[in-house]
Amino acid sequence: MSQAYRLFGVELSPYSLKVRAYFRYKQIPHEWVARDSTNQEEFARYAKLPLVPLVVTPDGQGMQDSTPIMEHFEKLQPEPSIYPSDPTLAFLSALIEEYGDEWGNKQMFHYRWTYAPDQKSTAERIARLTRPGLSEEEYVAATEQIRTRMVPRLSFVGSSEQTREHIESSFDRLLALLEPHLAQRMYLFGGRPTFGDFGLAAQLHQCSTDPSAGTIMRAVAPNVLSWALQMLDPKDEGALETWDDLAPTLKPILKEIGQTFLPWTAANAQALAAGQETFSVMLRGTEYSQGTQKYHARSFRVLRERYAKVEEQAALDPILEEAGCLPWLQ
Ligand SMILES: N[C@@H](CCC(=O)N[C@@H](CS)C(=O)NCC(=O)O)C(=O)O
Repeated sequence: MSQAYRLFGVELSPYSLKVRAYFRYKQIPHEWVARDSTNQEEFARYAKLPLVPLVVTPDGQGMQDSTPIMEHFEKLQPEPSIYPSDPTLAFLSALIEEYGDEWGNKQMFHYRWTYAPDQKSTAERIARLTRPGLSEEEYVAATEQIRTRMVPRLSFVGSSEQTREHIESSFDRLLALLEPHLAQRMYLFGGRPTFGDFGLAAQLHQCSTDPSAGTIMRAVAPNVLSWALQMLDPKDEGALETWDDLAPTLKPILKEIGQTFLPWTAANAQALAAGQETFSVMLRGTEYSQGTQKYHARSFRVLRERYAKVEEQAALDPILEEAGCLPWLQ
């Protein structure tokens, strides 16, 4: 049996490229298996859920869900660590990872499946990547089939006419805040990638490949764009910085997370606990409503547990307090 891990993924799946970037950075021997119609049987043998990425270990165990996959490998092979050694920065990095996975995905998915050129471009790329060997006529039909399957899923991530402005303005603000931060450094916390880079860059990289979000990024965020591309195969380029060095441009990013993602995920978790099918929350002064999402509540709980375990909360709390993040985490 091969000693390499097998990573089933799709080039248009942010979470797949997130794990692939991580494996590359950690130099974990792996084979990228483009998930398509030719390997359905093998995929199904190891996957509990019909989701990519799927990692198959050399002894035949299947693993899914990008965040726990990375945490598993951090324990197996701690160096080079993707956790800053400063506990404050380590938590902030984890917070950004969660933001990327959950809110960054909302932005990406919204742009990708809302507008006709994005729907067409994405559905066509997925058809060609995942169903090799079709005729051109069959690709037209497959593209339409994928488009029709994916567009109704917009509601799962909370994208609707009512939330469009929330999601799109948060994307604009995020780019405007990341741009000066990344103009001064290779990665979010300095010279090497940390947990948060993997989560957030994966979503923004997908955005960069799509017509609408990609056009916005190219117009206003060249440094974000090059960081997202660099994160496909990140390298250790130097030391991490201190909070004092990072603060001027990182604080506003945390504030954005405290005004959008955290109140949203807290309201979602509360709605789930109360058995509500939908929920509304005020975000930056306007109402945002969507159907309750199950997966987010679990990862939010894990984030709060991570906060509870931080050893030096006295250093972290004033930063979270100032950014408006603390009430959601305690
Ligand atoms: N939380 C999971 C999310 C995985 C996920 O949502 N994967 C998507 C692609 S990015 C998928 O496989 N969707 C199934 C489909 O498109 O049919 C992770 O972090 O790995």
